[in-house]
Amino acid sequence: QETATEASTAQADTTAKKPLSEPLISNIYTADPSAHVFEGKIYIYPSHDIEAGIPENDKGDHFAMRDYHILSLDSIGGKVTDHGVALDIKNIPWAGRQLWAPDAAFKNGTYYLYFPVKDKQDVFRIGVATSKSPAGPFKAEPAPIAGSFSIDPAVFTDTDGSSYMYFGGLWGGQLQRWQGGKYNPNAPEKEPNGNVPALNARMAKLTADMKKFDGPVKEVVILDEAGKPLLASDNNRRFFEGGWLHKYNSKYYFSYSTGDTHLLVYATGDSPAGPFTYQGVIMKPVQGWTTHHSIVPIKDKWYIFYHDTQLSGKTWLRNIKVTEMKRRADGGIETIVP
Ligand code: FUB
Repeated sequence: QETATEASTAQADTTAKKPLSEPLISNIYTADPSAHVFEGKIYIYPSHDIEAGIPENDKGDHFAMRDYHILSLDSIGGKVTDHGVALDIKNIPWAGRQLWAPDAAFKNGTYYLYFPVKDKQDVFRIGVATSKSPAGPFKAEPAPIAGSFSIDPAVFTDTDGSSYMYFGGLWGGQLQRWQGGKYNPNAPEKEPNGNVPALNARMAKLTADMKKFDGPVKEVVILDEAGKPLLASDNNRRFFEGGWLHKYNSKYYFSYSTGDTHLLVYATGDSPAGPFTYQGVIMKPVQGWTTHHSIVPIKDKWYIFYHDTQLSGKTWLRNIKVTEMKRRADGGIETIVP
């Protein structure tokens, strides 16, 4: 979520050795890549997929990940380094199971790793861990971020230094259990459908120490071309999971996965809190059930990091990839057919 100005701190993209759109690594399975340029290198914060032997279901129980490995590379196409285990579930005092898609941020000389994991009551919460190095190891705070819930944290720092977390995901991500602001363990496993407003992602400003929410959790409202909130039945456009925020030419771009319709799409707005107006498709379906992305400026280009299942053919054993993301003259994003 760097801004275009920060992009100039990345190393020159001169050593294209590997064709784009090939798996970035194959020694482990990785997914949900949140990429950032830190200290002149590209760092990737992915989920670490494993074969847990749990049968596949719509709640995602088979995604039973237990640790994070951080990856780095000097430039796009360059050699990828796996820095080993950066955080293990056994060192998160409040964690129960399922270490899902993380993100990272840097402020005040400290790196922050944000991660969703189910607590011991089986409710997804979002935690934070810190390190002095972008590659970790990270030390988890003793409790989840107060007021956090659901999955897929993505942290954006604006040009004025304010940081915001975007989060949420339907179905296994439990967002549908938080309607009305309270956890309802008896809510249906899937979101409401039909002619009602869609369930939205959530966002909150972060405190200066990056460890708490600074104010209320708000809905990330997505409007259609007529200025009306997208409907729950609009499965090709409504939010499902995997939100990401970036800024380009003073506009805020909120991008996300539509889940069961397998698209990555985006909406734009004039403030980090939205509302955002739906604009179009960034990426058509990949091999696998869905993908999860991050969008990063590197040198003078924009790249999208994402995953598919090329190496395994199994939805729970994914591999991360990167490809260039091009814009039209009006700032719109050209659709990628992976
Ligand atoms: O990796 C587990 C979950 O799968 C993520 O949290 C979702 O975004 C989806 O990619």
